[in-house]
Amino acid sequence: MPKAPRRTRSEDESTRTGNGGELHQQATDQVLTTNQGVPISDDQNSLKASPRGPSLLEDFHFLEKITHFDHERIPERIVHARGSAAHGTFVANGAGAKYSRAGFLAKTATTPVFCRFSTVAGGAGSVDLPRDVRGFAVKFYTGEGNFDLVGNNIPVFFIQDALKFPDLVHAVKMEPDRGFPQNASAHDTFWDFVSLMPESMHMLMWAMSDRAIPRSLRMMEGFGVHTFKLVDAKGTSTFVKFHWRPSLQMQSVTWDEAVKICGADQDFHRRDLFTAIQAGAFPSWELAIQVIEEDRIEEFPFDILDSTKLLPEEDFPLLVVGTMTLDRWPDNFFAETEQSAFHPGHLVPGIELSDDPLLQGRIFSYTDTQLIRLGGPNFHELPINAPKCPMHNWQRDGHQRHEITTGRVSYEPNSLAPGGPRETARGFVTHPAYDTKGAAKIRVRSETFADHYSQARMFFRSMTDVEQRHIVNAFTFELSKLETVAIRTRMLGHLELIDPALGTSVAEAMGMTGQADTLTPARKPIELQPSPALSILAKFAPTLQGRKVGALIADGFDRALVDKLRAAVTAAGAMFELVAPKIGGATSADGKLVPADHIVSGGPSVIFDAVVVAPGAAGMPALLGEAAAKAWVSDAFAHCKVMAVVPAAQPLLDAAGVKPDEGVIEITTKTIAAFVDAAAAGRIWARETSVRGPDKQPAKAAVTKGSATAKSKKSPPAKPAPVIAPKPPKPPSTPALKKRR
Ligand code: HDE
Repeated sequence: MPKAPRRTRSEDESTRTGNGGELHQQATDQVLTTNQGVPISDDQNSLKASPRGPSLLEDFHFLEKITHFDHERIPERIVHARGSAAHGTFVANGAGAKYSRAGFLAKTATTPVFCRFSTVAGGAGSVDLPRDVRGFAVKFYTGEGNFDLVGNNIPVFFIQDALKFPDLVHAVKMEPDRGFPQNASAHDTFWDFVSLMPESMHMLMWAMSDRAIPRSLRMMEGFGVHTFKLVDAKGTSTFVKFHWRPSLQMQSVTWDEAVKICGADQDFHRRDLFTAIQAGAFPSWELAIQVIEEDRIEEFPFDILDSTKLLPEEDFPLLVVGTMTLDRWPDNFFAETEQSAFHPGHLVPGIELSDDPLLQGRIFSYTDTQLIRLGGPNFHELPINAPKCPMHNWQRDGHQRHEITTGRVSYEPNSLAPGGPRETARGFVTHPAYDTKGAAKIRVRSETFADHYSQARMFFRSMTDVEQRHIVNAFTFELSKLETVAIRTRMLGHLELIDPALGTSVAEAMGMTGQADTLTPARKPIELQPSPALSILAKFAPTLQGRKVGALIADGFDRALVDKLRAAVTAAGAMFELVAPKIGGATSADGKLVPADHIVSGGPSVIFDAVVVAPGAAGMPALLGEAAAKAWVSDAFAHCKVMAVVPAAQPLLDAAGVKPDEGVIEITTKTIAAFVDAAAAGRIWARETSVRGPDKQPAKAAVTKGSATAKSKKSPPAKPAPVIAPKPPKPPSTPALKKRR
């Protein structure tokens, strides 16, 4: 007979130690039970025939726990697998009520929402900052049912017909024989496919722009992409496009930062959203519509049903219809974020689909995907998917049915359940977009979808010089990763058609000048006015709201100065974090040990928007002997960040190759305000070409930038005005400091 295990009670009676020294925490409040509610006395040891085994099959607690664990994962989304979500509220301003009878668009209507952001190509456990499109899906729990606006952070799409979606996704995902690359478009199959699909050229321009490497999920625009229909109470339809505009404005990281951030913090975007919400800095977006009046449909040079085209804001201004604020992180990631099921066909009365062939195909795909992911037709009963308004129908049974319906009737019409659900005249009605009489059954692409280059060209020409340079670099990076030369030369042919300056710059940067294939477009591109609204930098207005400033400190640092910096930075709405050689902190000149938020190797400067380099002389040897400290400073400089520096930092600045410019500010209590202003104005882009070799390659956009119309519009310069007037560079031995006058 095995002996009963020896048990000893701890002093406070809330724990005991088992025979093997294992900890048994004892219930003082809630009792641990099986899924059947049976209290569990030992969750540390399985049932055995003797202390050393064998294990017994009759241990139903062990069997239940392991079986549940074995089934914990469900199929991840085939696209948009990696996502982060939050709850919030949408408040309408009433402007949309003119066009739609949807109750949630009525003035002051307040609607709970759930918003999930995602990357597209990678798996659920992949990094947050690949070059990729971001999903922007919002579920409105309206009083008339759920409305899902399942959009992206880019207003156009790669393909025109849903039939091509599996091909696109197969091409971008890891290659099937080798299982890599994870989460990256820079490989042969993606570029092979898109280079054979001229319709993807416009979207490629966006995907190779800084929009595809956002600084934060809170700093992204969102788009419904397709044309939708709003319908008012009289049944009058209006075509619209949906836009989300972030109150924190758009911001992107640089490509080099994206690469390094992926190593430093794989969860960079998820953590940022979580931290902001936990801190009460709730992100918000305005929802706007672009109204397409019927008489302007013909005037627009493209087909409004073609999802590879956008409507320039300059011609179709945004009408704000309400504001969404995200203020609550989900309680449980799996139950809410993972099990949320979005669907472009979740519509409410007053919002309808257009005939866009891409949108039409999505209507099938999303239900089908939920069936495989969530296991059956009752996914609408999961709390995250359930409408918050009354829901009644005669559907019954099926996998994982939760609702216990009563009575003998499960059909209608019926006379046996007189109080049961019935049709209503105020229910959803589908209004045809136009008369479909005499329609044939055909497999053709409309000729009106045939211009694949004009808007791609417009996008490129609407960018600032800095943004054009980044696009050139992105194409150069991605195409240089290809093994098959023929795909490179084909893509160069497309870039030539989009804009000769773009094609030439990329070819030169790749050392492939003159090797572009000659391609003939299906339709000759037309010249369009540039649209400054497409540029991130041209419309940026200085702000430090929601940003993060990092201060590198070391022993002997000036605590009063750092405290004042913290106060000024937080007053401007940003976070302020300390980085030191040791996590325990650094000792200030006045002898106080101040704990750090990050160890220098664990909190690289790439995770901050602006930096302070404020070590004391006593800590300098520790920093100079640490490669991560030198990289911290040299990266901040190379990423064009505004830097506040103290004189004691000079040896480190020299070691890191920091050169004086208007963004390197000597920090004293008098220059704090100047530093905050400079940091709010964004990066010192003028520095970029002097620090990054291949980026010196100009985009050479010697194209007609701007036009009479575009020039007359107020469009800020590419680079924010320097806060401190630049001085001529000094000889290398002189301090890399700039005094604020
Ligand atoms: Fe999706 N898409 N998609 N998509 N999509 C999915 O549905 C699909 C498209 C978008 O956070 C899947 O529930 C087809 C455009 C987002 O859960 C799937 C086509 C746009 C999300 C699917 C498209 C999107 C998805 C996978 C070609 C921008 C994530 C998981 C017509 C307007 C939603 C799921 C979330 C997810 C199909 C094209 C946005 C497979 C067939 C265009 C934001 O059903």
